[in-house]
Amino acid sequence: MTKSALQIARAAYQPKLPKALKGAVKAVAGAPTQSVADQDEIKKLFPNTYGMPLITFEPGDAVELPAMNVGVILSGGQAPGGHNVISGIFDGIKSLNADSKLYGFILGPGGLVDHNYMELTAPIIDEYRNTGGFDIIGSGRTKLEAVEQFEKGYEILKKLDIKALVIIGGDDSNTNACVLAEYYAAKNYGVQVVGCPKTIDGDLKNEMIETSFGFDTACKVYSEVIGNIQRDCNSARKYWHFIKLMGRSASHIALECALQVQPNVCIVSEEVEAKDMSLDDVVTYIAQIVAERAKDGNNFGTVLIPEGLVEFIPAMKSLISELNDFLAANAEEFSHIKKSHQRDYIISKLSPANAAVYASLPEGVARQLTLDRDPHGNVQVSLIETEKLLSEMVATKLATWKAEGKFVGKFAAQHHFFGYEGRCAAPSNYDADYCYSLGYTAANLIADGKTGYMSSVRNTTSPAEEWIAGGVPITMMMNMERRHGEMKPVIQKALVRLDGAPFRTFAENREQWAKCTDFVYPGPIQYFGPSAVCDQPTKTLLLEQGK
Ligand code: FBP
Repeated sequence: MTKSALQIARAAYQPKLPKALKGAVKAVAGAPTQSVADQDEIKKLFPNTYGMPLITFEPGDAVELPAMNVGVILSGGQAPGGHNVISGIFDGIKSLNADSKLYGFILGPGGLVDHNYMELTAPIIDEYRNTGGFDIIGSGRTKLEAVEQFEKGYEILKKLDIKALVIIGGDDSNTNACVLAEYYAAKNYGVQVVGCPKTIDGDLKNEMIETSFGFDTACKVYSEVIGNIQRDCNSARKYWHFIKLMGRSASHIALECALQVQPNVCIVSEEVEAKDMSLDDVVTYIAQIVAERAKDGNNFGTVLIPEGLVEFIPAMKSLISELNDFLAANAEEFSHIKKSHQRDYIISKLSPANAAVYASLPEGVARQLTLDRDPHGNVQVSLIETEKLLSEMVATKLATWKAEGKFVGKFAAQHHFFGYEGRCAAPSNYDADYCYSLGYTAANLIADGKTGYMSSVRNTTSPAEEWIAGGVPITMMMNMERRHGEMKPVIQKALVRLDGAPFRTFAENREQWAKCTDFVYPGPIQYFGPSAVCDQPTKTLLLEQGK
């Protein structure tokens, strides 16, 4: 396989580890924990894994441990650094006993259920050190939640004599990891389950989990490209660039990119919801900034839009929900309606309020709402081209204002969606080090007999030497939430906090960034060079930690 010069040089990079993990460790247990909310219900549902203490690793005395076999699963969307979590687990278990073995389950949780696996040997691991992607074993979105799946999984775990399973995933996958840990503990199967916090979306974080891995690299990749666009935009001075950014419901990615590039506009879904803004309010807000800049002769700019925005606009939420129900019940009839009549047909069937919102949408977006559905019949919100929706509506508003003499400039838009471009980038030094440490920590949690824990590495805005490695009981992060009509124990999703330092910093500066052209051009991720250039964490993390 041909490799780039960077790939070859990067393979030799030795990720940094916290001081405590560099030699033998001892696990220091803190006080018992409780869940963030709904303590009684969660305790009842997790009698074997509730209330366990926080664990911190400190330097300890070397002890001889028996060889252990460990299984690993990559779950959900790709995030930079997954291969380093796996190499960290590998090096961690090998350092404890050279005869330990690591098995990877292929294409996500489905590999465990279908008994599809491979042994990850040293030559394989070496091929993937410090690389992006999840291709070493692949990933998948099968949910591990049914007892039959747990039992099928146990069959293969027993056959391979696997002592522990590491599930690398987001909030849902780690919730399921905890349910599995509880099930195996209740059955006395002797299989431990440990989670690792992954997702570029940055929405799996709390007091003990500073960030999910991949967020750092993905945001740096997007910020590089947005910076390049801003420089192009500031050179030609003729386009407004509408840029949608991945991140599901949470706006962490859009906010972090805004802090890095200082765009003219960044919409934060959580704020739109808190202020109960309508689609028209959002459009008016953007149009006003366009009009203000036009007065200064600046007919250009950038607008960052989080992927999940439409779900946070109450009127759109209600429209989507009615459309989901209507089309599920009338799919057959709808399939016979001629394309040119579909819009009118839908308008005639919806309640008056939702029909009015639907009628106000540009043609392309209205069509998307009726066509792109997932296997459960729901609109795939991430496929809605919000960047086009907003720019078309801004254009319409500006045309009205022009006729009224309220807008004097020109408006031409370009559209972009950044998501997949950043999910498999070679991990930044931060993610390479953080992920390797998470994997190494997971190995030590397993050696210490822990189950139902998530690997945790904290204090990551300090040099890696000073990072604090340990484990957090997953039940500690849980609360009860309504999912598909049923109350379920789940890890609380972290949305952008409007009282948090990252949002407040953005809010304090946005007027200035809107009016002036204060663009910042972050440039590409640097893997070699001065630490100030190569090892910087995200602005979100620095601000959250008061740095
Ligand atoms: P995870 O939550 O599984 O980490 O996925 C993150 C994500 O990249 C979201 O930002 C995005 O909405 C989604 O995956 C896209 O999913 P898919 O890869 O299935 O198209």
